[in-house]
Amino acid sequence: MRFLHTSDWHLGRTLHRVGLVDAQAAFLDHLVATAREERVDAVLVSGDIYDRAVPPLSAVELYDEALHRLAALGVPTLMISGNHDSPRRLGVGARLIERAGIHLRTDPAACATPVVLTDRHGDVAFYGLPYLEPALVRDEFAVETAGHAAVLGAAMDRVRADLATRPAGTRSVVLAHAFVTGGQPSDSERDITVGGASAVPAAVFRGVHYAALGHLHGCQTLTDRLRYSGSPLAYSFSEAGHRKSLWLIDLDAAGAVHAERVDCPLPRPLIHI
Ligand SMILES: [Mn+2]
Repeated sequence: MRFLHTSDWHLGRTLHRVGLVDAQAAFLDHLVATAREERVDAVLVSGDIYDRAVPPLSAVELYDEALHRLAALGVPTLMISGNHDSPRRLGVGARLIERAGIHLRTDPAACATPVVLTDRHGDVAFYGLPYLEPALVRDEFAVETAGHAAVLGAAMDRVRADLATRPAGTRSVVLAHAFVTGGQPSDSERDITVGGASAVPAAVFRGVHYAALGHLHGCQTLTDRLRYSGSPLAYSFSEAGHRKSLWLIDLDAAGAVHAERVDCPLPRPLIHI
């Protein structure tokens, strides 16, 4: 199973009052071209599709165009909402676009309902965990302490319970939007700390073959199976030295991860003077 992992598009964002629509359009061209050339089986987008809950029209048009092109390629696409997205707004129309192979997961209650794709080695179950705001989802997950680790842990318990019901040998991938301990932040993530304790331990993701993470804007590898793609563009000067990229992941028959880093276009480099 071969897939692309990206996140944190932040469509509609500006950088010090400079619009980034053209740069974001160039990235989406690159994403679609890479999906086609590398013959991927899926594209995963791990949250922060938009920069804010009510994005500008130019951002909505970019999103619409990207989905049309991915659907036209016939590549299944999975997306989750991040802390910058409004899950309710983003989720409008989700059941309709699902028919076109675009699987949008914005509802925490549906986190253990996977999209199952099959290759010659068998099934791969893809679980989309939208960004879980502890105060809003603690009742859904019946957790006592409303911290990120508690709610994400409860969501992952549901994922593992679902996986246990699937045929032996089913491989598994999770999309999540979180700050995992050991990750390095930059200046452009909006803080997700509410009442402290924002980081979740990597052990939360035990039992799955790959966790496609979003939230941190630098591309980074926590373990072979636990990676951030980072944002496709620099959204702060703290990222001037970043190499922006996508992960091209091959999951072999045994679920081992082979990762290749694919560079994103760099329309306008940032430098400190
Ligand atoms: Mn982000």
